Amino acid sequence: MTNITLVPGDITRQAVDAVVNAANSSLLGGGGVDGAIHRAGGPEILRECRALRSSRYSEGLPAGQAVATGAGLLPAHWVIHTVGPVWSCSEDRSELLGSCYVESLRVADALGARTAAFPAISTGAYRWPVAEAARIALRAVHGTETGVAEVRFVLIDNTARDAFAETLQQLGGSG
Ligand code: AR6
Repeated sequence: MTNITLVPGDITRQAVDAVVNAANSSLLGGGGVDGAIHRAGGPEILRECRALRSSRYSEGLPAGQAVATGAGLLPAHWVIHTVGPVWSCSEDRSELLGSCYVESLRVADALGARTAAFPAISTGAYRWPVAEAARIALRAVHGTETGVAEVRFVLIDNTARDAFAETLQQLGGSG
């Protein structure tokens, strides 16, 4: 049974087994959550990301997929990097966004993680409307069989927190 929780604040401060990064396909860092994770986690994470680029992901990590590295100096064991889809008004990319959560949980399970912290993937630089992103995120987690006992959504702003809280209530979950 997975407990879904919503907490305010900065994802880099979470003491959990796995922190999920809203990365881009390059796996080489960026702004937002990605920038914060690499800044707080130190160069070891980037070193592992570069190794993944030269081995398994020479073309980059496709949207909707996930891969793990160590967590460097973060108070976590692993960082799970996933790539959200960029918002499009002409194309429905919700399956790809849902896949970020499902695949991240699959990677978390393979690692034996019991607690995982997620940001609101694709709701920043990738411009996804937060209410819709919250619905997709929570449905994906709710519908996934996982050994992760706590899925913690770490939401830095009030708009995201309200959207996630409302959707979670509709799903009959905790928060
Ligand atoms: N802790 C928790 N949430 C945060 C934090 C933080 N420290 N910082 C930002 N957010 P974004 P995306 C929120 O842009 O939309 C990067 O450059 C933020 O308010 O980090 O998936 C990557 O390299 C927003 O609600 O991720 C990619 O190029 C949410 O986290 C691209 O941005 C996600 O915002 C990915 O864009």
